[in-house]
Amino acid sequence: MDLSSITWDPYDEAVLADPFAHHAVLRDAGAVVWLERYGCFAMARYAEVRAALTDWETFVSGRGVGLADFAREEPWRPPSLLLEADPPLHGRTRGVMNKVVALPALRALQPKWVEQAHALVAGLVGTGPFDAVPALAEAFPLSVFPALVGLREEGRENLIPYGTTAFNAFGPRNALLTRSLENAATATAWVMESCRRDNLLPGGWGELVYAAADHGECSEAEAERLVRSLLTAGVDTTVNGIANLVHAFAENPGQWRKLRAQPDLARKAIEESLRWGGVVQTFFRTTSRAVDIAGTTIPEGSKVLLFLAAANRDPRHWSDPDRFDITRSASGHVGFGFGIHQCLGQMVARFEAEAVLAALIAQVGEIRSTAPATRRINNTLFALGTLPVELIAA
Ligand code: OVM
Repeated sequence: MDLSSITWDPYDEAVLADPFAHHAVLRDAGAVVWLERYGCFAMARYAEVRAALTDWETFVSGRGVGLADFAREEPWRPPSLLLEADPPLHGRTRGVMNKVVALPALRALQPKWVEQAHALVAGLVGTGPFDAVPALAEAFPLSVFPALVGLREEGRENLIPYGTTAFNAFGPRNALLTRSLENAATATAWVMESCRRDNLLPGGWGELVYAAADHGECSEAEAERLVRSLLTAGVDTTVNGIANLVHAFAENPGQWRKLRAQPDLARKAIEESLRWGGVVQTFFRTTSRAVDIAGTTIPEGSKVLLFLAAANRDPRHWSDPDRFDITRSASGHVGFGFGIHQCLGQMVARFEAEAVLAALIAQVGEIRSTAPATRRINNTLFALGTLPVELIAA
């Protein structure tokens, strides 16, 4: 079978602003396609994306999960010891972090998070139109996550610009990335400083990571970089996850009514928003050997772009995939990835979303869209720039 070679550019700004409009063509072009423009392979069907994520021995992360091949070019920052690492290193660092990012700690915090979400939403209900991106989607994670890690108060506004840059950096060196690197120099420096032991407040997850170093599970230098992973992966993702969730209901008022009538669908609704929303659109892997995929040989050392968001809407796997339907079973979605690298913070993300959703269900009868939402284009994230809504009291 011959490989389709396409000139289509996934990083064209018009594509990044409306990626789902392009995914069907990509999926239909073949199980594997060649992206001429970047000299890399791409996969966008559910079965192949999930299989590649599962096969970490063939589709490695240690050469970077962006377009840049760390075997050939210098990474923009020292590589992540989780995201950009393979076993055996990854097993050790992930083991350290799994003990830090643990369920009991989150369960203990949940009542307080729900209370905070209720207070935040109470200040927004019935106040007329406002932008839900800063007022809700950014405000909530910023009110809980930095405190959870134990970040100093001063400078937390740097977290989102830094995250934006990190996610742009998985793409090509286009204008978006160049601009982002220039604009976020201060934010990046602040984040790097914030990972140091003396800058972390007692009682947070940052302190726990350093305690693991004291117990010999990792070095202090590794602890510093593991704290950086929390700050890179934990903010812009949850911000846009919550923005997407609110947007999904603003666009689908029938689903909101259904959820309010049956609030125990909240968890399912969150999973469905993770499938449908596509916050993290893509990640790359690099092949460690030649591998045959549906009759196409991908040579060793190839960059392969995996379209997580396209896989999550592949009609070969999901029925009526473009429909946001809170009653469907979205389990098996690859919005958090799959396999050994599957999102470390996924339960933090779910608990944050559950707190926000619980507060909205209790107080809001209607999430009314007051103007079209706008996109903040990014090489990896499907991010909202503005989300004008009005929350009508229940
Ligand atoms: C990291 C990391 C992990 C997941 C996502 C991510 C920027 C970063 O370990 O630095 O996105």
